[in-house]
Amino acid sequence: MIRMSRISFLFFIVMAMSWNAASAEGYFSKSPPDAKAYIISPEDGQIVGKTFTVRFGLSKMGVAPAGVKLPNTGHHHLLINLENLPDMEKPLAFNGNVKHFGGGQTETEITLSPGKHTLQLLLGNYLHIPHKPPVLSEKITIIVKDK
Ligand SMILES: [Cu+2]
Repeated sequence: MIRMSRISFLFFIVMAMSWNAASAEGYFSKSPPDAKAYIISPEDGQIVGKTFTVRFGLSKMGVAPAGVKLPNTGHHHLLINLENLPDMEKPLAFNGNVKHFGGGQTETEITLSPGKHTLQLLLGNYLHIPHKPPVLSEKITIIVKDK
């Protein structure tokens, strides 16, 4: 009896694991190998006012709102002063360092405190999960002036 229940328990574990792997696979979206995200403006090293516009660039892919599952599309996320890249296998967090543009926006106006800041773009799929491979821009540094 003990042996039987152990086998069925193991069977259950194996089933649960394979189900998880199969369903997680469905959440990911592939990106074309030459897809690129980039910050059109400001430029790396640029001095900006407290409130400024950030323009998002994307090539070889299209922008679609969050929740819309279309091949080779995604929506932009602006990573602000994020030191370590997020987990590329999970939906991106919503916080002050990770801004979602789930409406399909290609620019935004942000206000930052005076000093140095970094900006980087990361595309997410319809579920806010980075693509495979991730479509990530170069990280730029900007300087916000005092006035
Ligand atoms: Cu998102």
